[in-house]
Amino acid sequence: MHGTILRVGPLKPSLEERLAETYGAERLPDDDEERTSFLARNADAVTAVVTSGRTGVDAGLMAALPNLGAIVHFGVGYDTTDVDRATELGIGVSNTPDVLTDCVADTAVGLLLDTMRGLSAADRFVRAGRWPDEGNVPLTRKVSGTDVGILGLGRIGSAIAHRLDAFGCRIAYHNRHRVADSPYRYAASPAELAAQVDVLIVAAAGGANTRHLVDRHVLEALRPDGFLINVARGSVVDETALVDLLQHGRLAGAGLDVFAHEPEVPEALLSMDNVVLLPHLASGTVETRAAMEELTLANLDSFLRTGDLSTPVVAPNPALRKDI
Ligand code: 8YV
Repeated sequence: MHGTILRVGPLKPSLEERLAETYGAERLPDDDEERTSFLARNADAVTAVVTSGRTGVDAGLMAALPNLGAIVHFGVGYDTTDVDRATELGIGVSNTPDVLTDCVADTAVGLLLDTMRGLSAADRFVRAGRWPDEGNVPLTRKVSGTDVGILGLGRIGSAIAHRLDAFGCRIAYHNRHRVADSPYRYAASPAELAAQVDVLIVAAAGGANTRHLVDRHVLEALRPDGFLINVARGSVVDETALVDLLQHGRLAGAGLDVFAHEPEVPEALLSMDNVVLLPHLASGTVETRAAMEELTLANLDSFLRTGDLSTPVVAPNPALRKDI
């Protein structure tokens, strides 16, 4: 017997079904009162949680689940889970790396092309019937051969760089640590990186350590003819500063798959033709989401059978669990 598996927040419907059918997983109620009574009845039995970066598990929920051994995330990001607290408590944490790298990198390149070449804006122009009367759309900016800065040269940042190499782009990056043997130019800070490039692509992990890493100062360093692309987390960019600079013509455009308060998108962006707005879809293909589902279940299954996770961010440490 493996105790109760708890689902926290919405997940891919097929994953929710498999969790319920195979593991008899319970769903944590959203409503406060229902949640309290659910926890009063079930908290002691819960040994594993399955969640996503959209919801996560905070320190309060960890405290309410005394026998929790693992938090399994559907997705590569886990910034909504208090990983420091999980580590202290010996609770393992896993995510789904690698399987979504290609699709997120593809989306970043798509956003870059769309934003710089005004593809979505031109599509709106055609659909609005403006072509016959107005003729040409405004000229846009060349993508091939531009200087691109990548903030966060991890798996996804590297896959973006690899793709843009083929466009003849000159690539520079900033990362917490300089990447050994990287063929790309290193910039010592985000602002230094922004000052050297035409396009800044944000591919850094979210969370407290990277909050507003791209602040007003960095955005200003990008200059009025620069573009910002973000496929990471909305929290990495100071969204208020971004909107302000776009409104005042101090940035050429932005391509955004992520926002500070999803699914809220700042009203001011909705009417800007130099901005491309996507609803956090970067990993959203049939193939990738299926692979994420399998890896999520592989982690859960591994934890239940062996006590270890297959792609851990933090390994479970049952010795620490016993101390509390
Ligand atoms: C979403 C993502 O998490 O993997 C991530 O970190 O941002 C996306 O893949 C996925 O949609 C699950 O919410």
